[in-house]
Amino acid sequence: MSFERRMGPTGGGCAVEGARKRRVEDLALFGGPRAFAEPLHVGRPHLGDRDAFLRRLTDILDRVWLTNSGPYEQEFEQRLAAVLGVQHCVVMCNATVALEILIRALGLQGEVLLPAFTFIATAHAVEWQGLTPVFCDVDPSTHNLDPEAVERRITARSSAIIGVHLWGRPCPVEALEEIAARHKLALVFDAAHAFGCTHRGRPIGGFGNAEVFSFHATKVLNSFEGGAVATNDDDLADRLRVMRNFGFTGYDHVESVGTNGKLTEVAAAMGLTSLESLDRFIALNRQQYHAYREVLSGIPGVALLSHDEQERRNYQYIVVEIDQAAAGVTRDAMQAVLLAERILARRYFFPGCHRMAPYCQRGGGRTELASTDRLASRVLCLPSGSGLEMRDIAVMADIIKLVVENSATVMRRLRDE
Ligand code: T4K
Repeated sequence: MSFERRMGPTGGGCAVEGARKRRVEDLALFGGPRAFAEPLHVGRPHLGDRDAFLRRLTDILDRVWLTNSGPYEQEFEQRLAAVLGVQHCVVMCNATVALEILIRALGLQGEVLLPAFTFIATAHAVEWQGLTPVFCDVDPSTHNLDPEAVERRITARSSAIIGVHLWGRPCPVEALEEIAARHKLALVFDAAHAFGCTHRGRPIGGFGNAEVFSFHATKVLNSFEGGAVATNDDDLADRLRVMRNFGFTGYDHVESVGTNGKLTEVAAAMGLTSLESLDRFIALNRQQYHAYREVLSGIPGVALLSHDEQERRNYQYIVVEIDQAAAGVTRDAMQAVLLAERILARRYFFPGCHRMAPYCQRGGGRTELASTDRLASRVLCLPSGSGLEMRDIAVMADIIKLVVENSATVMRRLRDE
């Protein structure tokens, strides 16, 4: 039996009776009852087979082998590599540490080019290793790195490009490969959002020097916390394995500086259990995505991000762009209305890494990143993941529609109250 089925009302599916709203006064922000009894989350974790996980947990306790390259960690690595079609998948305690170790293992120095429209971990991993993140603008239609913007910011100090497959949609892989080869730069992909996705029919995971996945609780495949570096480079994989274990190559023998990036056996057990249900998780996400698409279509100024249905996608983020000119409301006003209803929509990735400390304090915030700034003011991620019912999605869409239909009143009341 899956965890979800035992979770009950707090797992989602919690629109209250009479949740559907017809007038502005019905909105919770203006005194009406909240639409949901429990909060709806972005990326509510999918959970696999409870009995399978508990069996693995018992094995771990029986074996008294809790971490440090245990049997579940090794099995997880092998299964991941097979699914991704790569030679090596080196699992780590999370994707941020995986990025940091990868940067070290590649011997990167100086400046690294990356998008500003990403989760702050992409930039922090670079900075944490003593390198300088150089923020590049994105293509407003794909939300991914604009290759021309990357090329413009390359200097003699550049050592690598980190492309981010935002929302599970691949970056312009070929264009970045071409630029990286021409300028002799390493090419790495932050694939934190992209497990289970393909590019031109090939699984994300095998591009560039290496790709980094996140198995955080909110990701389509989760190991509570976790991450992995996928690569076809044997030497790089060896270095990654050594570095994640303090630099040890044998008892009492340290070969290089290292850190502790290991994945515990419990996390690996969860990862394996999740992997066994991956197809079901993706099917659930896809169902939710299509339900959103249906109910949001036709609402002026509210555009759901599209996916190439010829490719494999994991649909783990429900991303909308609010165009104030057409919707009559700002993204922030829409979020305020939703939050009051217990719909915990998120402004990922506001305000953009370039506008966060420490980067904004050193001129990064003044960088011309027009598309990033525009997206950061328009994007809203809607609830997704386990326990979300189709009825909840319809209730949310009704609220969004009500707000847009009464945008002038909503904006005026927000200003006045
Ligand atoms: N690169 C990119 C492009 C990334 O997006 C990320 C992480 C990384 C790198 C680094 O990966 P990791 O080092 O984390 O492996 C969350 C996640 O913590 C983070 O993993 C993720 N991206 C980012 C986009 O979102 P927060 O601070 O927004 O998470 P939080 O705690 O607010 O959770 C999000 C929602 O999920 C909430 O509404 C609550 C719900 N939730 C959360 C957890 C942890 C649950 O329902 N259950 C849970 O167990 O960062």
